[in-house]
Amino acid sequence: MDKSVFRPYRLPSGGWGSARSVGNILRQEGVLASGPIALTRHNKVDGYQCNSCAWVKPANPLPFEFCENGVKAMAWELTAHRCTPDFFAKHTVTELLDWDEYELEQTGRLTHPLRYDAATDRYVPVSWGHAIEEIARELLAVEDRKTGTVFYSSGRLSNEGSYLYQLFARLYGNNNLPDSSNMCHETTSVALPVSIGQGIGTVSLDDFAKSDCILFFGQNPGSNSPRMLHPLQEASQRGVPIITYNPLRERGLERFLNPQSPAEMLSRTETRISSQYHQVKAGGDLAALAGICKSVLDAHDASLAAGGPAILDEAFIREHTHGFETFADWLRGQDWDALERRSGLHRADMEATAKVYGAAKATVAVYGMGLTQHQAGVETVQMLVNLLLMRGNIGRSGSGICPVRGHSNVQGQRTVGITEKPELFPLDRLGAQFGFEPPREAGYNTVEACEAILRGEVRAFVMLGGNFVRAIPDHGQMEPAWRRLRLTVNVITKLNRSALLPGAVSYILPVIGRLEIDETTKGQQVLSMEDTSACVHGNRGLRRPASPHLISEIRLICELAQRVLEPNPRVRWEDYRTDYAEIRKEIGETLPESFWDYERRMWEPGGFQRDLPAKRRDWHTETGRANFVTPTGLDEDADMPEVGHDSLRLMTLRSNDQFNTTVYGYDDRFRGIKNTRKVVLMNRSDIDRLGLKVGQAVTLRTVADDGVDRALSGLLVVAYDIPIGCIGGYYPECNVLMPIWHYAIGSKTPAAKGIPVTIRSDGDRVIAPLLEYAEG
Ligand SMILES: Nc1nc2c(c(=O)[nH]1)N[C@H]1C(S)=C(S)[C@@H](COP(=O)(O)OP(=O)(O)OC[C@H]3O[C@@H](n4cnc5c(=O)[nH]c(N)nc54)[C@H](O)[C@@H]3O)O[C@H]1N2
Ligand SMILES: Nc1nc2c(c(=O)[nH]1)N[C@H]1C(S)=C(S)[C@@H](COP(=O)(O)OP(=O)(O)OC[C@H]3O[C@@H](n4cnc5c(=O)[nH]c(N)nc54)[C@H](O)[C@@H]3O)O[C@H]1N2
Ligand SMILES: [Mo]
Repeated sequence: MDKSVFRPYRLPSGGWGSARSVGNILRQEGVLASGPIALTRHNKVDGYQCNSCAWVKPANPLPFEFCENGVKAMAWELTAHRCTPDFFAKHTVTELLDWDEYELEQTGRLTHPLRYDAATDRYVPVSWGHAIEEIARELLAVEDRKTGTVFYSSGRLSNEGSYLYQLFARLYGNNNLPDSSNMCHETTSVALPVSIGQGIGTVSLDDFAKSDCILFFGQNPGSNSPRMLHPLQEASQRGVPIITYNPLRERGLERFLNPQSPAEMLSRTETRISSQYHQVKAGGDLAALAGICKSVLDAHDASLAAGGPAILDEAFIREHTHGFETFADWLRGQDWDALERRSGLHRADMEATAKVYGAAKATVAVYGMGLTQHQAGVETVQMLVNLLLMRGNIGRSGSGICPVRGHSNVQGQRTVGITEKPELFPLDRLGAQFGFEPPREAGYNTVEACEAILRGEVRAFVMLGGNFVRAIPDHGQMEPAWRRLRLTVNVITKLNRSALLPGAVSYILPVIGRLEIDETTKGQQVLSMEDTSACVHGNRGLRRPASPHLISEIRLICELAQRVLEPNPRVRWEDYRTDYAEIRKEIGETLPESFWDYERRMWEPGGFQRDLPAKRRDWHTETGRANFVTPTGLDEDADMPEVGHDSLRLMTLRSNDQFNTTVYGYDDRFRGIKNTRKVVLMNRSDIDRLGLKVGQAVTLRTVADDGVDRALSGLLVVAYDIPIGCIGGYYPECNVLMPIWHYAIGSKTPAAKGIPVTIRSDGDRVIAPLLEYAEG
């Protein structure tokens, strides 16, 4: 009998549900005794930096500076489970292709380097020497290094590892350095430089403490950055309005009970988070933001006409910005009917937000994937900045723009050179430092790497962390193309599906995690990472590695580079391999503005903050000012058909029990879903209108006219509080429905939150009766 259950969650985020979930994961991973000891060093000076999200690590941490999902990530790495050569002797790769992400990663930490043996369809153990030798040979055999080899990385990799990896790729001869951030905040990296002259946010924790209005667009802190609920709770208790735009009523944005406060836990006193909650349609934010901006402008005009005060910050606009008049004309030309239709909201909703915003002295605007993962994502982010600029909310204490970065070091990676865009890194300096001519042609980002793989041009793919093949769109096209690669190198810690699609020569190379002790001939080595507020922190591992056969990511890069590259006395791989301070010295030489005195400052409480020019109103843009960017339209996904009578717009979502493609369990507690991820969240009236039943299995099919059939069957219908015409399903299961060409203009971030699909029943039978609304 199907055990899938849906029961609306009545409790706050955090609270006893969170405490129970922490206990469960420690038990599941077999670290009930050791886990809690490790947690005392979590996000602490001289401890390790959480390997879950990139949320700010404060200078005055709580005694336990962790959250439910941080504990899951910690337990996942320190787990007692092991995936050994014995396991691979028992299972063929073809057999393992039927396992889902949860089952694969539950096998535990990988213990030995492995090579794929096509004759037996199994991975078999090999020595590190042999592995590195053969991979080097393959990389040297690639004829066209510019098109033939890709160096992917996932945003967990340390600054030290990332710097060496980009150096290796550039010495090898290309800028093919796609990374996971291409799939999330690349949109930010493209939008913000035009608007404010820097590719990252301007907000630090101090701004949250001083802000008197917080706007939230398309980011889900309850699951994806739970420690952020502490400053939000604090703000709410100060009476700060928190205004949310999100199609779903996410629990973390509604109510919070601090699981680390015994008083709150015992008395069950929860805090209201959002003061206004607007269930905008997926892809409706551009219109909603236009409506809010238009209301602010109208209120300003009306106030001046009545002899009242200005609502716009006129002095700021005059002295610091460019393009306001064009933008204001565009706003005046917008028609409320169209804004309401596109956003799915009422004019009164947008006016209510404008009213609060117009009265606040300092506003912080937070956003996430709900904005960045649409075709017009870049313009949508810029629109949010426009709103802030109208009242001078950049570069004033308590205000600013706050993109919530994903992976724990995704921002640091980009800082130290993991980028396919040569203009984002000081290549002249790098060339002078190491005595070589770095390649100047743009490399592949994630989508371009996929396109090149589909064209059959890529020969070798090195994956330094992550689960590329699952994270990308269009599994139906990509998986077969992936298997035609000559070389695939999976540098990972747990088994995932990318490794189960071997090319002709394929390796699994398991490495030491950042919670583990990295010992070289020079003693224990430390690493560093940058959080979402641009603060850089030191990281010291504390546990013995999961297996004596693991090596560090740094050692692997150094040994591979030494085999592949011509000797160059300026590049001291041998020193970097054993003494990571030598790598930090090189980083300091390439990026002296940010990384002076690196070795000492990374251990300061709260880390050290990199220079953020926009924070002091120094605008590194082409106009020398902050720019109002007028959007070209209101449709956020104009490259795909509009949803019609029989189609719906799909958003792909993360559950509370996953970290990207790592699935910790089948529950999504805050959304009330238990024992399954094969669901589609739908509005009751869409279910009725389309003649479907709750608990019935359905097939989703993408509406696109490129001749490719993209379908996913067996999803169970759940009646959910979601706008009419929008549906939700889980990532990565639903990625098969995403066309690779559906991405944000300018950033090529896959548009994972706006996919038109049709829905058809798989048969009349109700499979999971308990998915019926069970009130109470
Ligand atoms: N526990 C946990 N933590 C994580 C991750 C994880 O998987 N698990 N992933 C990490 C990574 S790499 C990243 S990038 C971040 C991602 O963190 P988030 O940016 O929070 O990403 P999502 O959960 O994909 O989506 C965020 C929200 O967008 C809403 N949304 C969807 N479409 C729209 C829309 O059109 N408009 C608006 N306004 N909202 C919309 C969804 O309802 C959801 O609440 O989290 C990081 N932290
Ligand atoms: N439909 C849809 N697709 C999406 C998204 C979405 O919202 N919707 N989100 C996108 C986003 S924001 C992102 S960031 C990408 C994520 O893309 P990736 O970063 O590529 O994927 P992850 O799932 O984070 O990678 C998990 C794997 O990393 C390996 N790993 C974990 N820790 C370590 C370590 O310390 N070292 C090494 N070497 N390996 C390690 C493990 O083996 C694990 O299997 O997915 C994107 N895809
Ligand atoms: Mo991400």
